[in-house]
This record gives sequence, structure tokens and C-alpha cells, in this order.
Amino acid sequence: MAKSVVAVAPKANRRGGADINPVKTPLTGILTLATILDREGYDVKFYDETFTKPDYDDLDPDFLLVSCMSATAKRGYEIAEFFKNKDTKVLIGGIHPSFKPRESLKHCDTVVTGEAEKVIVPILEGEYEGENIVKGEPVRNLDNIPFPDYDLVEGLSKNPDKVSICASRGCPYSCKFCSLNKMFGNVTRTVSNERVIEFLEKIKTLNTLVFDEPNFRADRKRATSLLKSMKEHGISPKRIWMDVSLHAAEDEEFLRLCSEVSELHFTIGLESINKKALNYYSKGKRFSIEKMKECLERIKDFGIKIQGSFVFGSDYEKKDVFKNTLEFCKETEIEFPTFCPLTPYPGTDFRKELLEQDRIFTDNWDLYDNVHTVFYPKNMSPYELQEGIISCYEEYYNLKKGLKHFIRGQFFYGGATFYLHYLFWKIKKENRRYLQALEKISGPERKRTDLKLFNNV
Ligand code: B12
Repeated sequence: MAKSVVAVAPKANRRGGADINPVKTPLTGILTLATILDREGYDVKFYDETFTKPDYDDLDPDFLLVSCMSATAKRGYEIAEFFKNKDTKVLIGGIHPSFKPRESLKHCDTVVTGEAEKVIVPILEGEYEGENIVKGEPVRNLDNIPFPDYDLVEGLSKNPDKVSICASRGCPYSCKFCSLNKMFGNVTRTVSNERVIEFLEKIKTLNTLVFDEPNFRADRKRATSLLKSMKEHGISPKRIWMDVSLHAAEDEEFLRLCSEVSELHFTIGLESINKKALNYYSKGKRFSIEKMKECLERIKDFGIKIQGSFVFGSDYEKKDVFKNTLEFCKETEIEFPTFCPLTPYPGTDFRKELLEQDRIFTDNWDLYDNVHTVFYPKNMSPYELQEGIISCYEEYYNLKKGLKHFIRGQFFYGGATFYLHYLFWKIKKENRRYLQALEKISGPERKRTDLKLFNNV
């Protein structure tokens, strides 16, 4: 009889970063592993808790696979513990366990670090018996692994209208607050365009497509030829979301192609309007603030919508950064800015620096979600950083603006504005204890290492 596998993408315990995203699709990394196992003849069930939370009591698989980001690590550990008490062999993997393998191992039998496509079948077949921490191997040729099979996702329509694909791995940049190139390397590997087209052509109900890649235009040739092929094959979903860097604004051919294929939404890490902060984050070529504005305008001239993400809390920013950033967003009319506290994720240089300076006040991973503050900024208190972020959301996503979008016929952004207004009202309400704890450590006699205070907020 075929061995059974349950694969789970946990939903974070708290409302936060994942809820901001307006397009929800199942987690593709672990779904790819589930797809490989399904093809190998395992009896696979896949749950993404964002869509369905099964009754775990009813499940008794031979193997449990749990995927964790930092924000979902605690929830992932809960699920893992639950199955450890059954006769199930429990495996944990993902970006968080890759940098915290010994911590994850306390909750399971085997931790896999890095990319797991090449090792997952051998592990389940017992080839790594006795090894608790297995180092995965980068997949050199992404054409050798299958696309995620959406049919395996429990609770999702067999004809999904929203699909995300991660057709490239690796990022040439090495930003202070990001661990991606330590996880996936700094050379971009891509799936061939023919395969991407073949995959997309099969989804007849495609309405929204998300390219879950660090930078869609990292390989320009591939990006433009993929867009051309999509045009030729009549693949034209209503909306496409992709991450690009601001350099895309200097590439007219790319912008034109984007505008011809679909209603494009660019997610751009604008990070900061403070030059010193930008330098500190150590990203490639820098733009002046004026140049940033010009670039955003050029992108908008092509009818492309912008989700600009800002991070706050560097040593170079003072309290006026919130007001100035809001002004920048209003002036450039970015449709969908996000305002995040810097977060010292495991594996980042930023975390290393803060640890050396004893500036992280909690390792409650539930709070590592790009919404909650977990460290002492230099020029403001943690409470001020948190308040500043919430007030940016409250001010930018106000009801008047929501109505304006509706009047202009921009229903998607009208809806998103109302949703975000409601979300941050809820987040504020649910975080009373957390905010009180922040106030406590923000006073004159702040206690740098009070790790326990935030364990149960
Ligand atoms: C897509 C994405 C999302 C989507 C996920 C939905 C989807 N459709 O996939 C959404 C929008 C929900 C999301 C949300 C968030 N995300 Co996000 N996201 C990504 C992104 C862009 C791609 C993830 C991906 O598909 N990677 C490719 C696959 C192949 O990698 P993988 O998932 O890690 O899986 C491989 C291995 O890890 C391993 N593996 C994974 N799971 C398991 C399980 C087992 C048992 C085993 C053996 C192996 C294994 O094998 C897989 C195949 O090789 C990454 C950046 C990136 N390019 O990776 C950020 C990233 C993962 N996100 C990040 C963050 C911070 C968040 C948020 C907190 C905030 C935010 N940005 O909105 C939220 C919180 C999530 C939550 N659930 O609470 C950080 C994570 C840092 C950390 N330490 O946790 C990243 C790395 C971005 C960054 N540069 O900092 N995200």
C-alpha cells in the first residue's frame, strides 16, 4: 500500500503581514514537494491553512511535512508536536528552519535546510536514516522539477482563478534585512519560458497571476521574452503581480510589454526615502529621491499600478520619517504602499548586527511578520516605531480615499483601501497587550533583554 503524506503550510497565529497581501494563493515551495511525492506514488494530502484547517485528529499519515517562515514557525511547531505524539514521522523545512535548524529539531524528527526537491524522496525512503538535520541541495536546472499541482490543494477549486508561480530562484542583491541570497544563492536560476507558457495555458480559469519571484526582471532577456510569448499565446489574465526593482522604469520595452499583457501591479522595494538608510541597506545602484519620483511616474504613465514597500527603523531615521514618507506616497500616488518595521529575520546581516548590539527584545516568532516591532531603534522608541507604522496605514488607507477609488471606478483599490483600514483597526484592537508591553520598554529605564515580556502578548 502507498505510504501516506500530509503536507501543511501553516497560517500564522496572529493577524499580520500575510493578511496585508490582497491576493491569496497557496504556498508554492511545499506544494512543489507534495507534487513530487504525489508523482512518486505517495498518497498525498496538502493543506494550506489560509484556505482550510483540517481536523488534525482525523489524520494519521506515515509522514507529516510542515513548512515554516518565521511568522508561521510557532504555528508550524504546534502542528508538528501534535503529530509527534502519533506514529507519524515529522519533517520540518522552509526558510526559518533553514537558519534555525536546531530550534526546529526540538519539534520534529528531521529538519531539512535549503531547497528540498532532490532530497525529499530519499529521506522518505529511509536513505538518510539517523540524520536529523539534512542539508538540501540547490536545484541547478529548475526545468527538472514539476510546477506545483493545484489539484492537490484541499479546499481550493480544481479550477483556480488565482495562481502564483515561482519560476526563478536566487537574487543578485544582498540587502541587509534579507536572507534570500543565503538561502537560494546570488545567481538567478529560471524555469524555461516554454514550460511557464505550457503551465499557464492549462489553467483556463486564470484571472490573477502572481510571479512569486525576488525580481521578475533580474534576467531581462528572459522577462521580456516571457511577456512576448504570453502575448503570442493569448495568455492575458486580468491582473498580474510581480516584484521588480525600480530599474524597470528605465526599460521602456519592458513597461510597454507589461501594459500590453495585462493590468500589471509592480511590487517595488522602495525601502526608504532617506538616502543614508538606503545606503545602509546596501542595495545596488541608488536613485535620488527626485529620480525615484520620476521613475514611479514613468511606470504609472504605462498604466501600471504600484505596491511600494517601505521599511522603517534604521539608525538614520527619526520620527519625521513617517510624515515624510506619507507625503512621498501621496505625491507619487502609489496605489498600494506597505509600511513595515525593519525585522531581524534569522540569517540576515541585520539580525547579526542587532544581536551584537543587544537590541532585539524578543524572539517570539509570531511577531516576526513585518507588522510588529521587535527591536530597539536608535532614534525613536519601539513604541514610537510601532505607532508610526500603524498611523501610516490608518492615514493612507482612509475611508475617504476608499470612496474616491470607487467613484473613479477603481473598485479593486477601493475594496483594498477599505480592507486595509479595517485590518489595521483590528490589528490595533488585538494588540493592546503588545502595545502596553512596548510602552513599558520604551520608557527611560528600558530593559534591553526582557525576552519573556513578549512571549504571551
Ligand atoms: C510568495 C511569498 C509569500 C506569499 C506566500 C504565498 C505563495 N503563493 O507562495 C505570501 C504573500 C503569503 C507571503 C507572506 C509573507 N511573507 Co513571504 N515570501 C514569498 C516569496 C516571495 C516566495 C516564497 C517562495 O515561493 N519561495 C520559493 C520556494 C521554492 O522556496 P520555499 O518556500 O522556501 O521552499 C523550499 C525550501 O524552503 C524547502 N521547504 C519549504 N517547506 C518545506 C517543508 C519541508 C517538510 C521540507 C522538507 C522542505 C521545505 O523546500 C522548498 C523547495 O525547495 C519569498 C521570497 C522568495 N523568493 O523566496 C518571501 C519570504 C519567504 N516571505 C517573507 C516574509 C517576511 C513574509 C511575511 C512575514 C511578510 C510579507 N512579506 O508579507 C508574510 C508572512 C507569511 C505568513 N504566512 O504569515 C520572508 C521570510 C523571512 C523569514 N525568515 O520568515 C521572505 C524570504 C521574503 C524576504 N526577502 O524577506 N510571502
